[in-house]
Amino acid sequence: MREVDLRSDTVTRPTDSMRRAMAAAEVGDDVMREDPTVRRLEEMAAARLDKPAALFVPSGTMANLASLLTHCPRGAEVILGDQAHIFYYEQGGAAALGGIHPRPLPNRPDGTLDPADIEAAVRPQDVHFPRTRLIALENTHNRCNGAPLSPDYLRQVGALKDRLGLRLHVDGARIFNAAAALGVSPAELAAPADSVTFCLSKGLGAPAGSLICGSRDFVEEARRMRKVLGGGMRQVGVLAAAGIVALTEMVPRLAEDHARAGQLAAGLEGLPGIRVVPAALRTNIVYLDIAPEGPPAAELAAALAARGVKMLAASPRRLRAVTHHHISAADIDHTVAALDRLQRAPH
Ligand code: TLP
Repeated sequence: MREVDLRSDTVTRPTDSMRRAMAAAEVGDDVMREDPTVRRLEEMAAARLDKPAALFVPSGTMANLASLLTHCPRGAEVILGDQAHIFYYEQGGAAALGGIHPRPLPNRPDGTLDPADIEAAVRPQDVHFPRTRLIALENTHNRCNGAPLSPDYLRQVGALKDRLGLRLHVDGARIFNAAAALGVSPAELAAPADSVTFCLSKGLGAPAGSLICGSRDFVEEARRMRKVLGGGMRQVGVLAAAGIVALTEMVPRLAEDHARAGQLAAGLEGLPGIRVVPAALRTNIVYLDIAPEGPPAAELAAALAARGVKMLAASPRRLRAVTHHHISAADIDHTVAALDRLQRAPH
């Protein structure tokens, strides 16, 4: 049976080219800053985002946490979306481990926060309140339909945080997807932010690793945070080598994943019992709402999995499908046919 795994782009396995680079990687002790491959990856990441420095960390979750810990002292407040990965999917780590108070604002369907809401949420000087320190955005926005945030919007929030004396962090786990969909450079998307993180282990296909990009001072401090979180790794050039291949060989092909996601959305359009959440600009994420009379998302996901197609139940009535480099046009046809058959004859 054909297996089509659309649960996430995190399921991607390293390419042959990555495996060759990993086997040949020159390594050293990276806590002692002696791993030449890690240093090369960090320089490359900083250059791609046009930031002075970058730091290699094990995961996107640690990249966000180390960044927030670097920006915010205990008791400071971060303004972020109620659908943000940092707020929704990271165990509240910034609060649990860093004493950072979250101030969630409603995400609009396009992944943005209303700048007027941001401004209204900033705390005045008052002994009762935490001190607002940081705004955190997400690009592309995972739970908001994979929507890319535009350079104009990011500049607007960048100007706002400058005026308000705040800082801006962007969880850019999929920032290269955003850049590809918008037809702009990742550096343009990163420019208004004080810190930007991105992941190598999602659409870019590397086995592990994320980067934190920012000023030299910021990255130096984030390096301390990485160490206290247990993220100081040793001969980790073997992973960085795959990351270098990811940045050079996998970024240019992301548009293919977006085309596959568009193919999936178009194919599922009009299927009974399912509504494709429409996207103004499609990246690699497609959400499907199940009609009230249909089964719960977990049940539909299990029935689909029994037919070789894996999706994620993102909430009780919503499925998520994510395209990536293992997903071909034929896989999408197979997926549409499987869901079509299931919707017409569930048993
Ligand atoms: N997202 C995963 C799950 O955690 C939901 C996925 O399958 O999409 N920021 C964003 C925007 C993310 O989507 C993710 C992972 C992370 C951060 C965390 O990255 P990791 O998994 O490397 O800690």
